[in-house]
Amino acid sequence: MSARKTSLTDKQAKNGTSKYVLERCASVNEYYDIAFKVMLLGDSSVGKTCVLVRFKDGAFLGGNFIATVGIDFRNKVVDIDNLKVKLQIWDTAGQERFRSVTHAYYRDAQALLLLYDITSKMSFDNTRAWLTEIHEYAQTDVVIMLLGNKADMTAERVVKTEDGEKLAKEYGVPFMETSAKTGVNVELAFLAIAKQKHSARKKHHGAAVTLWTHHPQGELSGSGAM
Ligand SMILES: Nc1nc2c(ncn2[C@@H]2O[C@H](COP(=O)(O)OP(=O)(O)OP(=O)(O)O)[C@@H](O)[C@H]2O)c(=O)[nH]1
Ligand SMILES: [Mg+2]
Repeated sequence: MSARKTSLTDKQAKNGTSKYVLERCASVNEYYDIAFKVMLLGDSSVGKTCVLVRFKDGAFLGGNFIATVGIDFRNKVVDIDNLKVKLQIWDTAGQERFRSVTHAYYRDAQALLLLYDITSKMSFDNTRAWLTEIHEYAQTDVVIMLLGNKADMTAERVVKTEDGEKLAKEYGVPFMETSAKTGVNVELAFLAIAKQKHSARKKHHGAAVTLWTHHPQGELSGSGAM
């Protein structure tokens, strides 16, 4: 496949064992078939870093809020259609003063998760400005998903689920509500965006495509081949 990565050299691979087997075993954490760059976007404090930490480490970063400075990234390999897909996830700073740093990374991103906070109307309203930036700086074939985060904070909710759905429909992008605290839909969101990107890639290469839709109870279902 296109991007198999290994740290083994021919020298290390001698003594009778096939190089391929050695590569597969020794670098099981590194091995992947394809890689996608995913970027997390949205206002400061919507929960981008927490969503990434939940996905990568299965933990919640509670306590004091520490705003991201500039940009950070983490990798995670997921299985999609029997392929190892490496997601290189860029966690951007939402604060305005880091915006020029973020702009420099847009053009390499293949998928974008645009987050707002369901307890902040302003973060929801600002998704329009984020979309304008995305259209200005990102690749035209970038896949986008809208996420309403902090879904666990029901008492403080000010953005209704239907409003998120409506906005996503208007943008023509998939939508989910997530919680970095409980973990609800977090893994699903990353898998869905990776599947969407993978499907778009397969379609580009003339293969069958499955479109994925989200169910409120947190399941994915395929809607057939195109
Ligand atoms: N209850 C709850 N709190 C959350 C959730 N996600 C994030 N938080 C809290 O919201 C605050 C901001 O989270 P971050 O992930 O640091 O926000 P960010 O979007 O990365 O912010 P910047 O780095 O400034 O762009 C932190 O205090 C988190 O603990 C969530 O799903 N539920
Ligand atoms: Mg952050």
